[in-house]
Amino acid sequence: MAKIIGKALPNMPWQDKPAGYTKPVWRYDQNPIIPRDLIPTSNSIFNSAVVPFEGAYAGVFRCDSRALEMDIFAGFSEDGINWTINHDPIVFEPAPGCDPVVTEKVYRYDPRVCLIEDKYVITWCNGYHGPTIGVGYTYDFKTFYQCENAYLPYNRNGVMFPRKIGDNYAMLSRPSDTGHTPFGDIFYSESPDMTYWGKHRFVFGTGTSAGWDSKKVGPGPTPIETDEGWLMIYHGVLNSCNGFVYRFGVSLLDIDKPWIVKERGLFYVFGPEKDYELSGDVPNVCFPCATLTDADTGRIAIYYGAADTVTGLAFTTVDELLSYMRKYPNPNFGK
Ligand code: BMA
Repeated sequence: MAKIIGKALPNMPWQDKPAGYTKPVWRYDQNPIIPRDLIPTSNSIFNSAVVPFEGAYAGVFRCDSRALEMDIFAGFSEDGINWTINHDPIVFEPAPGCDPVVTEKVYRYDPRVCLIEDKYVITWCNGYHGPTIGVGYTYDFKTFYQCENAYLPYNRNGVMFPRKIGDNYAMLSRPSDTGHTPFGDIFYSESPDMTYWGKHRFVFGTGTSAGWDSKKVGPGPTPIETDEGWLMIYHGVLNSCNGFVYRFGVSLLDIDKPWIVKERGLFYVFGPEKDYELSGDVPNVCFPCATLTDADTGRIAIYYGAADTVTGLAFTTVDELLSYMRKYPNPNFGK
């Protein structure tokens, strides 16, 4: 049995796998957990990230307004299921030593959050002459600091590792273009200070992948450290005759050199099946941005955006994911 390396989280949201259910990831039976209009100005709340915080939970939420402006908002929950989201978006101060220009806002979307040392580090898709990766942090989800963008445009899906790799901070991302990018591979980058990013490495792409992830792939939630490697849940996109379909699958990356892919699944583990995933502002999208994990039991709760409209919750375990990946391996896993 693979072991999650991390903290116990006995109060995390959880439901057992339904009897007779054969797939590796199952939905919370009261989904969606966050409706599109939880705050008065929102058109949609999706592709959002949560972390354990002060004995409960905090998060950063993508709320598109009723003017369809994309921005990120802080939220709080006692149980990880019922959320209160601030009615005003996050205001960033320049991080110490950073020029105030870093906080000029164009648009912000698809946040990720993870605790690294003493900071909750937030990354998101940040408008700066096109999409790139914004980086910020908070200690308390009240005061937020913004650093330099990690990369030149264009890039989406900046996902930090929850600890340094060697001496450096580490991030996965998906270089892109200005629009609804018709390509996408996963890359790895390092930084000594969260300002200067380099040592860029290719992780894997679509070239040798299966149909469900044949158009683009991108990192999803913060990678989960296990005693067998980094468990990376990633989104994969099919270009169907009816447009893009977003599902997610799993891979295992080397613990010390995470650009080395040890294993990758051939089958997706989760995709649009329910009404709220199949229809909405963008139909046929399940887009994972966060997990909560319990190292004692191997339980994993996955938070995902559904149809670019609402937020869903799903459950699995580290063993469910690894054994499904190994039962249906991708023989050409992406090099
Ligand atoms: C991607 C991003 C996501 C979105 C997805 C499906 O390119 O814009 O925010 O969920 O498309 O529309």
